[in-house]
Amino acid sequence: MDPIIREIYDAILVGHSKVVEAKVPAAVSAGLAPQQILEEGMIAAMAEVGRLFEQGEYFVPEMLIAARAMQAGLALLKPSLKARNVLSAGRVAIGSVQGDLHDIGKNLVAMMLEGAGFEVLDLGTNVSPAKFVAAVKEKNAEIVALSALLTTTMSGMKTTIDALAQAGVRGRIKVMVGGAPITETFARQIGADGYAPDASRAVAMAKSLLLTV
Ligand code: B1M
Repeated sequence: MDPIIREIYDAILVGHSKVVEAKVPAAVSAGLAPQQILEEGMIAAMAEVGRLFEQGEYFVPEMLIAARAMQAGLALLKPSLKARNVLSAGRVAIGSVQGDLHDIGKNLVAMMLEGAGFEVLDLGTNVSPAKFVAAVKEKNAEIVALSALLTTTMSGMKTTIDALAQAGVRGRIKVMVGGAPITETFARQIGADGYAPDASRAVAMAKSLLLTV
């Protein structure tokens, strides 16, 4: 692993935001690819945080400070991650479903969609089905993008899809879902139009869904 990327990885692992804030721009200036910094330095560190939590070596406070360091790095990496020369693509309402407070992956997807020229309405975390419905009715979102990180909140995706149908707007939008516990099979079972396992494939999925709106 590149030494600067290693430093970013280590700093996220122990939640040293200041080091992350210094090293991410240094890595970009050194000519490292933003995607490599993101995947090898940042996402890999969060995966390790998850492993340590599972093994009882990390607890919620450690996860939280690691997440803060990750967010600090993401904010600095955002301009470099944004793709260039892409025309406006469509309007996406994105949020972490009701009960779910995880937002790093959702933010990453939002960032990449913005970078690809989508207009993104970020509804935040713990978003109720009614808020997604309102985003479609009042802000004319064409795609509703649902993120969930907990097995206990996955069902909120189906509840949201049902609420969109009940509100009479399901037919004019596309719903895409993602997040660590989500699978293609689950997406199909709950009646979503698309699933993506990561942020870059979320962009490809959003583009292909818009062709069929
Ligand atoms: Co939480 N947490 N957490 N946590 N947390 C997990 C998810 C967990 C797997 C950890 C573990 O046990 N190994 C576990 C869930 C277990 C389960 O459900 N089976 C867990 C738990 C249990 C909990 C709590 C219940 C802990 C507690 O309180 N006892 C609690 C729940 C809070 C709540 O939501 N109600 C909790 C709290 C937290 C913190 C607040 C401390 C913090 C979140 C901070 C924040 O997000 N601002 C946190 C963190 C940091 C994690 C881990 C360590 C990292 C998550 C992350 O940011 N990953 C996580 C372990 C892990 O994932 N390995 C864990 C990096 C991120 C880039 O990846 O979010 O997967 P990810 O996003 C990816 C893809 O999934 C995809 O693209 C992204 C980029 O490639 N994607 C989409 C995501 N959304 C998408 C949407 C799309 C398409 C793709 O289309 C719409």
